[in-house]
Amino acid sequence: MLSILSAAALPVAQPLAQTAPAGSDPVTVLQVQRRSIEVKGKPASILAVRQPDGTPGLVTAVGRRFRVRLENKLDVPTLMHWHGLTPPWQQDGVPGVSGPPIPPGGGADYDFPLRFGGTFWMHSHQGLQEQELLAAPLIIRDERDRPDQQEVIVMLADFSFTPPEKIFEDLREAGSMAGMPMQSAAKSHAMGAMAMPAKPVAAKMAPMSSGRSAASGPDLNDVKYDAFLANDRTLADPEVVRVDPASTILLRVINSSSMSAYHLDIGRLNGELIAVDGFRIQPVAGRRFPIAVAQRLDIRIALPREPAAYPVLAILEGERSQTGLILKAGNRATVTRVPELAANASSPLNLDLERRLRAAAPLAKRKADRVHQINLTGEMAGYVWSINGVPWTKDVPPLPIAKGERVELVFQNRTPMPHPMHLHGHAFQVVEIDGKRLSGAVRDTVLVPPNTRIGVAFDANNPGLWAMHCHLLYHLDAGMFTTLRYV
Ligand SMILES: [Cu+2]
Repeated sequence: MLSILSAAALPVAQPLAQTAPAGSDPVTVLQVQRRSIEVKGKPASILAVRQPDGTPGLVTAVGRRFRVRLENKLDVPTLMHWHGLTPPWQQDGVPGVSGPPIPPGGGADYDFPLRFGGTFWMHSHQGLQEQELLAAPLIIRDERDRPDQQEVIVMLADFSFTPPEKIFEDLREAGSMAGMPMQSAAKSHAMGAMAMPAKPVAAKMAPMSSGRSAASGPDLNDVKYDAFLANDRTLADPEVVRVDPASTILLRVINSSSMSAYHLDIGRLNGELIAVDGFRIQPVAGRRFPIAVAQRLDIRIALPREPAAYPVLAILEGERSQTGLILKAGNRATVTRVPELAANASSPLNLDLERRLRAAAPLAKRKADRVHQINLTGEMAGYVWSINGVPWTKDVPPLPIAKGERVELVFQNRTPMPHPMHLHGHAFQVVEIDGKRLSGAVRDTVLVPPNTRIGVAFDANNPGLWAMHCHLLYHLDAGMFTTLRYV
């Protein structure tokens, strides 16, 4: 079984050259291909993006150029998006927006400067390939990566043996039957023997304007998954990463799930959250941090002196399911099995942490030149998700902005589900939560819970046609997607 282990357990290399003249960096070949893994004792055919030697994704350094040759070894078109990077827009990897997908057997070349470091990732933006785990780490090292520190990548994913097209069809069917008091087809299709309480579809797909009370809590986890993976493994057979007692670890957590958010829990270790979505924050001490779909957490951990095994867990929001890996500090440490169900259901993700985050390098203080109100909307019939009431088609005009402007996007969630909103090609800063201004985190994906208003600001300094969408895969595919354009 090929796992991400080789990259995950890699000690941080000696500091790389901080600058390199254009064109001098070698080209890295990335191949999109099929691979198989084992999930719950059964073989699963999934997709991968990796180098010819099997290394998943790419580790590089700030100041270098991103020089990649992407080859499609599948028998269907594909295209990769470099999530969180700021390439020229034609290299952003969104089929139909940045350019055409790569046909089977074809390839594409990428070359642009890496202006900042951090934990990023790459994933397919073609169809529903992301659900087939077509994603990999994209790590850009910088001065945070101390030579005395061991890097551990934790890539989270939700997995189903059901083909993604069937999951989507079931969601649409469940939506079209809204109003009938029956169990959601989408919830039941992959449940196996596990009993689930019937949940009326009507509650899931209630008219968005009818306003389910906030007290009833958000509507979570549309899709019932067969497994949750950390670096391709479940807790029944987790990755065990050897680390040294008394050493410092940089945990790079990437939520590459299609639909699932988690509480990242480092148990009795003391952690320090130093970056979100790759961008530095004023450090926040803690043991449990929320991570929405597509977000990343950089957590620095000083390990105790005594040999011991430390689980790093991700607990699905609102549920008991959990996944994770084990840090084994010292040869004498005993690794014990961690159950795949937590003792209690976790809470839905909220914004308690987001409100506390402060960017280490905030945007310059400036009044917005333009504000776009972005209503996150949906309809009960047919699992239709939209922005400002309009489900995405190629005919939807891009939101206008102009080069040099300070732009604010104000997300207002008018649905009962949380939506992790992602803007391509730019980092934004969280500047407002429910009417309260703040100098919040710089990031590329922000969670907008139901009945919540979040303002983000960015400088229009990377002209082009850019995607902006909910990162829940089936919401994105159902129309919660739009574009921004400027020249
Ligand atoms: Cu959404």
